[in-house]
Amino acid sequence: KKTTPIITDPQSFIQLTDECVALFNELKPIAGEYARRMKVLKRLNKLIYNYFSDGKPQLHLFGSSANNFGMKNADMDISLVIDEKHVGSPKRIVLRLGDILKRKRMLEVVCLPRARVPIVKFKDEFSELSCDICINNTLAIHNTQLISTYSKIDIRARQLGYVIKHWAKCRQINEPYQGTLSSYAWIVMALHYLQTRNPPILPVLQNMTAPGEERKKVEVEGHDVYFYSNWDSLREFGTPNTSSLGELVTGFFRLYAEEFDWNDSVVSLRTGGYLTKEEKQWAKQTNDRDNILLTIEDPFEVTHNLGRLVDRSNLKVIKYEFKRAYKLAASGKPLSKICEEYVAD
Ligand code: 3AT
Ligand code: MG
Repeated sequence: KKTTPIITDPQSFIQLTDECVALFNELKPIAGEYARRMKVLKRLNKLIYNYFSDGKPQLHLFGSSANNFGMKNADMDISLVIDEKHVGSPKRIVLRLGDILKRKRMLEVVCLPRARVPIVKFKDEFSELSCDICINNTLAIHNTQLISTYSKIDIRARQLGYVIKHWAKCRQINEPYQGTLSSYAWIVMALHYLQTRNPPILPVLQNMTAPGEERKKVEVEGHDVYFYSNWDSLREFGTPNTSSLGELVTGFFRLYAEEFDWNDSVVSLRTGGYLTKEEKQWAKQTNDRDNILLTIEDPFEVTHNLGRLVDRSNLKVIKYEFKRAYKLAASGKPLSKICEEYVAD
């Protein structure tokens, strides 16, 4: 097996680190962006309240507007938490919500009541932000909090996440509708990479407790969503590891280009290590839809493989992209080359 020589001289990573930090600074939203989105959310909350007051409706932000990995003009992912007993099925709620939003002059309102996750899409008339509202997606609210907590422990977590997300977008492997990985899956992989460094840069929040406390279970929709959320006490956690961002980006590519065991391993943020496909009962594909070629365990919904959309042909593409990125990074090529827009030939 041919392997790319590993650069060990930290000097070689100075340029890439500088470029990655510059990219991070360019991509991250300006201060106040979260507050701006919360304001939009508050206004929407008021606007819908009276129509659903029996179900005690509450809108929550999730996804990149609230997980600290948002790009400037990213869509707002919103979940309407509501008592369905009083207001009907998600399908009906979506249709009713669509009517209300149209009446209130929101732009480009489109309802998708029959989608796997029923949603209503629109553009907010004042901020012109694109919004998606889904119904009672409570686990997503929790996994957003988990990701956000990880992002605050060590600045390199946020930086690596942005670089990987940008790279995946540029290389067109962040397209779940085309069978590659969602942003969420890429972020989970990046955080897991930082957990598995030696010494680790991130802890395993789902296994942690405050000193002297026992680990409790917090159940939501039959899943344990507990995690240690006091990130402020963990600010020094990653400091024994002095790796630069350039080194980490290169290492992330190397891991999946050359080290990862695609046949047997499952990426697990929940445990901070690897599980086997065998023990997850993901060794044999049981239906046509859910692939088990690239296996990434959802941190809360542990039977859910975040890579289930990746089929053989997309797996090949993703593997190729890791090898390409690693080769370029390890030979000192600039970040702009590594993240060059993919053009089909
Ligand atoms: P973008 O900035 O929009 O690219 P994002 O973090 O908002 O990134 P997504 O739009 O992919 O990520 O997803 C929005 C949220 O939906 C993130 C997560 O809470 C949930 N989510 C996405 N994909 C999955 C998945 N495969 N399984 C479970 N939850 C998911
Ligand atoms: Mg999103």
